[in-house]
Amino acid sequence: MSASDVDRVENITCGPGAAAPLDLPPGFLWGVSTSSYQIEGAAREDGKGASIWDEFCRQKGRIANGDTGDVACDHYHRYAEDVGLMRRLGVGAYRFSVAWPRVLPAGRGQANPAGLDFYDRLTDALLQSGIEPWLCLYHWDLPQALDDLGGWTNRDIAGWFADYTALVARRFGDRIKRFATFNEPSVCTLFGYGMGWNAPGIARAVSFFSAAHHVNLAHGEAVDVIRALVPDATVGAVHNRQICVPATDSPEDAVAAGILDACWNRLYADPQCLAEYPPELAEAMQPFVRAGDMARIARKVDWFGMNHYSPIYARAASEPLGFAWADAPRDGKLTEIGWRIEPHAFRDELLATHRRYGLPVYVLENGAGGHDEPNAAGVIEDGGRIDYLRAYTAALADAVRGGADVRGYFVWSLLDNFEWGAGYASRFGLVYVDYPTQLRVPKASFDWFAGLIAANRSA
Ligand code: IFM
Repeated sequence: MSASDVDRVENITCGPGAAAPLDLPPGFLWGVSTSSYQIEGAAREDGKGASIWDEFCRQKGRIANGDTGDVACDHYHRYAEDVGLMRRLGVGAYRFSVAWPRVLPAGRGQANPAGLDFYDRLTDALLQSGIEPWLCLYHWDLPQALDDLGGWTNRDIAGWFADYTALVARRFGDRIKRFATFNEPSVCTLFGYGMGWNAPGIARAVSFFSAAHHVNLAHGEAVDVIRALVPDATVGAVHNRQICVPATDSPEDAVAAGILDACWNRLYADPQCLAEYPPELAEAMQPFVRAGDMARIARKVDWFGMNHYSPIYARAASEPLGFAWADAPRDGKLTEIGWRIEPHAFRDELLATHRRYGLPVYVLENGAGGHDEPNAAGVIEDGGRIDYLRAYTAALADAVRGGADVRGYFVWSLLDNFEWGAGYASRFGLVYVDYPTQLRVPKASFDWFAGLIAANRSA
């Protein structure tokens, strides 16, 4: 792709059908989200320790095409350019995650000054650009050294996580005032310990349930640490909220969908916000819960981070969890990677989430995966993503009209990036990344989203 191609893309002012202002509360926050392992690269640089994803990607057959996050978007070196892209987009906030093994290579003990310096540089660049940093402590890249000790199945991890949180809060709390403890705890535990699809690749019900409880404990500990060290910060966690649909009309599939719903939507949010485990899972969780745990978990948070993409599907299966993941039906509208496009389900989840937890909601991930490639002119015409974002932001405005207290919307993702088991084959970015050259090219959706932000600012 030549420089003139890039210029051509930069000159697009709005994608197909300019964005119109939405009826949203004053101060509504627009942002983009990313995560450390998916974009940073520099996997072994400047003293960084290995994470479970560094190890998992090396296991044959785990990741499409044998891809790894070794280089990813090379954001570790190119963060300034990426902050420049965000400034151009006009976002008010950026959610990123800290790579635990970059700042604590062995997960505990000796900190890595060079790793901490990187997040200093990133934070300062964001603040200088008028972009509020939202720091997420855990987006799945557990230090391998802690996995060697049992990872999330070891109850001691709640204390290790608290110590890691203290390091981060002390270092960045003077400038960062928005902290999320975990991103999608359901995915990292269910896929990582229950189904074996994600790192560390375990498929055992008992591992999943113990990991889930320890994640919840770690969340509660981290909230306390942040409150003590950064009293003017606001804190929350980021949960998936997706309707779970039975794959068929059979009563067995209906039961399976109920269990998936408990594991996916409630196993973390309920204990953290309501101090109880979902009744369907209470017995499974019981062996791990000690006296006083529920109070340690249910620390007061300030907001509910919600990620939503599309409905998910379940069918009956006996082992190990009583349900199996089912493919989405192929009828109806789908994104390029086959996820159903159902904006009304997003509106319903926003309303239900606000009602159930009574907290202000920030949508911290929503977006569409595709197989974008530049056309002959070097332009990435991702009209499908624009349609998706337009429909989902309209659904959000509907939910607000219906009474949901939604205060922000962050697109997943700023950049195309390492999409876990799918490697680099799925692209979620508003910005195309040409991985061999690391050239960034804003897609048509970038300009559309910039237009939406600008239209809402002036409205
Ligand atoms: O890329 C992921 C992200 O890490 C967590 N939420 C869903 C995204 C798209 O699959």
